[in-house]
Amino acid sequence: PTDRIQCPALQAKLMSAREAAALIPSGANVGMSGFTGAGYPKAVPQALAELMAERRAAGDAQFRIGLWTGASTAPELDGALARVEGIDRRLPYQSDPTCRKLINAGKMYYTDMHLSHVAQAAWFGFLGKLDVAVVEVAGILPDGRLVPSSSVGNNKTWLDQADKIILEVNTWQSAGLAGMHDIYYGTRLPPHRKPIPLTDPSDRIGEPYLRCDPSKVIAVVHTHQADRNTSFSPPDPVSEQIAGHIIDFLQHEVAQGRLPKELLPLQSGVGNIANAVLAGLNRGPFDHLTAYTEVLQDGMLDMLRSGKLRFASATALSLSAEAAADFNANIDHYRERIVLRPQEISNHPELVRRLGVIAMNGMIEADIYGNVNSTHIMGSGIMNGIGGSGDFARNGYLSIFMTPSLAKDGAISCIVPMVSHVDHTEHDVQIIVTEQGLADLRGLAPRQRAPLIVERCAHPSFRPQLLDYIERANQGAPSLHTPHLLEEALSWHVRYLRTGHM
Ligand code: 0RQ
Repeated sequence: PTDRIQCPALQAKLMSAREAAALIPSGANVGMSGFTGAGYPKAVPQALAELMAERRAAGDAQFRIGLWTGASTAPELDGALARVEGIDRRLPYQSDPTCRKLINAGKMYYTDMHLSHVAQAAWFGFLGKLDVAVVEVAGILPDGRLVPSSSVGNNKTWLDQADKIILEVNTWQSAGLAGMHDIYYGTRLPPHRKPIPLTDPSDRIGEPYLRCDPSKVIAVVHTHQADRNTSFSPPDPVSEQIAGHIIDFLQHEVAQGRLPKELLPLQSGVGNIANAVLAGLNRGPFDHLTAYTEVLQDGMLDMLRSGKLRFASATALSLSAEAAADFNANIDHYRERIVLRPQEISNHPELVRRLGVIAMNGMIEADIYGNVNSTHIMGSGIMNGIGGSGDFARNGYLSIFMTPSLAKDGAISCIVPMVSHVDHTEHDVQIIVTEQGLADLRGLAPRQRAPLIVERCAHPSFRPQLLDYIERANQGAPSLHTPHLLEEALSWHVRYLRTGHM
């Protein structure tokens, strides 16, 4: 690893993952790198989990940490620490099955936050003290500056805020990542803030490397291990139909003069539907597209390769094994077309609004008035978290939410009278899409939205029931702005919990 660790003072701190993990005390708040399975530390968290397991065996049930990251990580981080019940409080996003189980069993606290808010909340002092940063990097320069890895996330803030720093230098990550990042050091605390000088997704406003005070570094660990591979299934018919509706809609908006023919910068969430939309755009009629998004997945690499996409700005990669191999093999090509930024910049409301981002995100359910639930199953159980969906939905030029109309083999309607949890209010949701169709809610009042959402988006097997609810609410509700029968509004969820069918 020596050629990647060019700073002698930091080379002298090289040690095993176990020795490094032993420097993390119980009760510490630990800020780790990692965003959608990219750029997370791969050795220290597992070593820490082993130490916790040993202490548990010796009768110490208390050894836990507070875990802060960029977004979701991987089994070697969230999974390993959750398996030993080693996380007291987790923030700001997770998608790990073991974590999810513990959170939903009441054995772990979880603070689910807008991803753009995390860094500033840490600077404001709202999250408590950050004790240790554990950050994966692709290399260390002679003066101690760091070559970031395959995600940036909150690393700048963790390195600045933590008392102590542990670095994992991962030589699996391409050395060619150097120069792909843009780390903005112009953020300030109110009232000293200035406009962020970014007006195009391809603008560079910062520095290619992370600053790091070498005197805070307590350990350097060498790893050589691939990022988590995110596998995508080939688009299924439902995803293809959703993608088709969105592309027709975007064409319509161009024809109406509300979008330029190269559209506006795209933000696309994670998952198979998002990937199908990107595949559709790659075959579709638009050229010279840009992306201002948080995660760059396979579909965007395909579009960069085909030339459909001119430039992509993100904070992290989330690639399948094949796409990661292509990325590493052609990194010189991609470095001209991709920039990775801190998540407070990739998701910044000021920039999302200035650029006029087209936000496209998945959801769990929407209600007849356009409120969206992105995070909770039947009101109480967490799925993943809000992630960046709120950053983009509230501030984008267009805010699109998509889902299949049915879940659990048709037992659940994803269009319901009232959502069982609200992440995106009716004020932040403009367009709802299912395989059935697309409802354009812009400018409509609640009583105009309800029949449109049901007719365009609900599955025919639930449509009559929904129309019946709307009709009776219009008769029996105490007021007629957003008519609801409160005793019935959540009865669909109650029925599912009791009978297994809505
Ligand atoms: O559960 O796995 O147990 O079967 O929810 O649903 O259909 O696999 O959908 O993978 O596209 O995820 C909203 C979760 C959709 C995702 C969500 C059940 C369903 C399944 C997942 P099973 P699918 P997807 C950028 C933006 C928030 C974060 C975000 C998400 C599971 O898109 O996490 O947008 N979004 N970030 O069976 C009960 C319903 C249901 C339901 C689906 N109505 N009721 N269960 N399910 N609909 C990325 C970042 O921010 C990092």
